[in-house]
Amino acid sequence: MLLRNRRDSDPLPSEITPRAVYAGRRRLLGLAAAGLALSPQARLWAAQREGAAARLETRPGPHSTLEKPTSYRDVTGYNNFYEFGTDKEDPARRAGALKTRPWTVSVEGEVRRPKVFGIEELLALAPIEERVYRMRCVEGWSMVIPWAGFPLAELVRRVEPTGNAKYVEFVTLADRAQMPGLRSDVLDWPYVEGLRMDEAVHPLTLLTLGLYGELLPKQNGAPVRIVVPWKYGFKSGKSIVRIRFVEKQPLTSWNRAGPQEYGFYSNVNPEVSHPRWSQATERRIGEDGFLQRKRPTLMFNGYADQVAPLYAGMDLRRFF
Ligand SMILES: Nc1nc2c(c(=O)[nH]1)N[C@H]1C(S)=C(S)[C@@H](COP(=O)(O)O)O[C@H]1N2
Ligand SMILES: [Mo]
Repeated sequence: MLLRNRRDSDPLPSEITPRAVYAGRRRLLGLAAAGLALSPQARLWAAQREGAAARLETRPGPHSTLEKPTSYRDVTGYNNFYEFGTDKEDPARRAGALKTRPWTVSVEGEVRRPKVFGIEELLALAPIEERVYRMRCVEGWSMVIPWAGFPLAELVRRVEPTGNAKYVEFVTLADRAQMPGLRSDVLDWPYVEGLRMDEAVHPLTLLTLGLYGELLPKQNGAPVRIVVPWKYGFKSGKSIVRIRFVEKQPLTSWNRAGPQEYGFYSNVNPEVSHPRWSQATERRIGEDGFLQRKRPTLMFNGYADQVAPLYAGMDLRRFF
């Protein structure tokens, strides 16, 4: 049954929470805000409970957009995760076999307290917030996604970076046995991304464990990924196994694959075109009818108030 072609009326394999349930959950979030949030341990039990494996209790976090979230179906059915193939439907069809327990993330490099974190430790490390972020792919489409996670800064401060830590490198799992896309040489595996230290600890940068109030679906980068909403989507690496603090700017997978096309910074910028297409407008997934006008792309994806100071004085055409 897994290989049959999906008809429009069929739910995706991942579609286990109808939108109505999500709407109800949003009302529950009000209770969390009133001080009835679950303890980390209770949250962990809730997340692991048989039959409710995907549930994740969150509290409302800052910086959420009031724009309408993209449907759960599109968020979990239209994905880029090349380890599972390059078609948008491949991750939802093929990531099901990814084993996400046990899972560890090794945090290492220029830190005083390197540590291998189990996924349960990460789930209990800090209060898990819901943050509704605009996401913009370099291909020219965008979504609005209710992520669940906490600032990466929470993890960073616990490992105590040394003065030599200037950048952070993120490395994705690369397991040929589980990831059929690794047979293709479209990228050098493992998938590597990176941020400058001040970007990594910026309050918008999220260590992400869930979306739509659930643990991350596999096609979205279970069990843990990064989300950097003011950069093109490829900076938000999925299924992370290693976080390395380094002195030199990391050589990232997309920068290696196309240095003229994908720079290290990759900030969303409508004024700097990709060599093969404009970045001035975008198509919001779910709104793409015949008459739908494209939306203008916003500087830093609409997060300029928060992040523009990080790039003060930098030539953004050169550091694209
Ligand atoms: N490991 C890994 N992470 C990845 C990718 C990938 O191919 N492999 N694709 C990136 C791209 S191009 C985008 S647009 C986003 C998509 O995230 P989403 O499918 O959760 O919306 O994931 C990013 N993270
Ligand atoms: Mo992307």
